[in-house]
Amino acid sequence: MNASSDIGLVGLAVMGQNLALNIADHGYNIAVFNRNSERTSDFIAQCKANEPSAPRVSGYTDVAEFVRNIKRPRKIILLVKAGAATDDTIASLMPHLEADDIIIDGGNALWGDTIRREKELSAKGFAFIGSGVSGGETGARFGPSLMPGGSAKAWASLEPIWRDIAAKVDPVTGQQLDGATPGHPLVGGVPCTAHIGPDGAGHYVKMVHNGIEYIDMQLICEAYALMKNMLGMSAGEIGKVFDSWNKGTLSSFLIEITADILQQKDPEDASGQTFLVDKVLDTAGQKGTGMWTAANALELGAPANAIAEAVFARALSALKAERVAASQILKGPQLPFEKDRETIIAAIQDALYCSKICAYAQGFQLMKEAEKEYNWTLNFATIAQIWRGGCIIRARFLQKITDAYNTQPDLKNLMLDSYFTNALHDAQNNWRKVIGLAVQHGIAVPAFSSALAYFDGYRSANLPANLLQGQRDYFGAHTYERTDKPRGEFFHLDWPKTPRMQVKV
Ligand code: 2AM
Repeated sequence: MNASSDIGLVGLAVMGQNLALNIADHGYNIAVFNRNSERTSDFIAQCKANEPSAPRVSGYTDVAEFVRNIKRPRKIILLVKAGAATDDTIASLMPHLEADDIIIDGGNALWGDTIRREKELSAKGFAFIGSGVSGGETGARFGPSLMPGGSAKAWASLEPIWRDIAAKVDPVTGQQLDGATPGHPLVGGVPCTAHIGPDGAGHYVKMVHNGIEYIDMQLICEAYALMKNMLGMSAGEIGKVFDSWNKGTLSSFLIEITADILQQKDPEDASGQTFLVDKVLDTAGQKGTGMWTAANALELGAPANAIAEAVFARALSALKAERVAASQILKGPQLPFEKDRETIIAAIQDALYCSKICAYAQGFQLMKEAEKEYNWTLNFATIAQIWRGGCIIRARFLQKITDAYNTQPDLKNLMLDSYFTNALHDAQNNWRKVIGLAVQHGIAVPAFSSALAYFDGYRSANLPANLLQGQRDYFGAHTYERTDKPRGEFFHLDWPKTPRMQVKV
């Protein structure tokens, strides 16, 4: 029997189903398999009923037969639960694989696991690609952002399919191209995928994407909170503001859906008077990728404080019962709504933009640390380009990041690119004003204010860490360097025993 499928896919939950259909729509024959075979038969039946590409999708209930029917060297995508399920699935495929076959993990794996799996599989003569897949269910179906990491040889084999199924953006404006009619690849569009680097680099970059997604969402929520609690605006009114922001520099998928969410009426209220968002419980869930990003930033000593704040903000939101009880005890200021609505809305827009620049600067700074730590060479212009379409953080703004890194590949920090420097200079007064007002009103804006602390810290030639080193040396003999001596020379003073000099205070 001749193998008939160009590629295989294991794991037929929604992401797997949609990615399989996307691949079939682009003219590839695909074999699919799921641990529970009922899912496979249901999917095949539903394909036959609804999908023009159904003849290109073959379902298998026997893993050996599934593997046998894929052309060699085989490419097998995994879209199973991250963690042990991925290892179990790899183990179940292994006895049936042959030299140079490639396993592609499209799940949300921790990059360290991907490094380990790549090592294990390549030692056995197979290849392993860990590919971030972003864009949710719709992205998987009609064009995700794809962040693959693995050997260059394995990538060369996967690349044509990955480029075909990825989202496409306009090469000049960076805008996502619509009309991704199944089976008709967008001519001239730049695909939102490229080889990120070896082993875990793809999953690492996907993780940072998610960390940035956390802070992007939190910043938007803080802008909403200010308009609601400081200006007394209704959800619908705020939604209209986001609509207008979506036409400018802040234009992005998240701003667009925020405008939509805020203007949604409550379907349970027949009077049509209430907005659904006002009925949604204010406790945020999380699956862990934001936490991974923050934890990794702590491990690498990279100052990604705003990204971490976004994770903590979700954690605080989850303490609903405690917050409700505390609201009866701990009192803040009671100020009337601010009157100068239009001026303050414009200032909030500036605060959001400045904070967003800092958040992305932190994400890229973290990736710069990671490339040193894990021995990767990352292309930041390409990473920003991959994020222009398909994924959750897609935004007009990312084109500016691509431009910045294209002009200066060794740029130390995004804030030092002239476009972003100017944007921060132009808008920082409003940013400070908004945070000042928020503080006066007692409205928590952890992401706005920690982004500003990052900006103010980064642009400070002198920080109070001189005193900190004094403290460390005082109680722990940790030594200090002196500003009037070369770097690398360390000093210690027996602070308590050294007689006090008479310094005039
Ligand atoms: P299932 O339908 O048999 O549960 C998302 O949960 C996907 O991961 C599903 O396709 C699910 O298969 C698969 N999955 C979860 N745990 C798994 C495991 N231990 N081995 C193989 N597949 C698994």
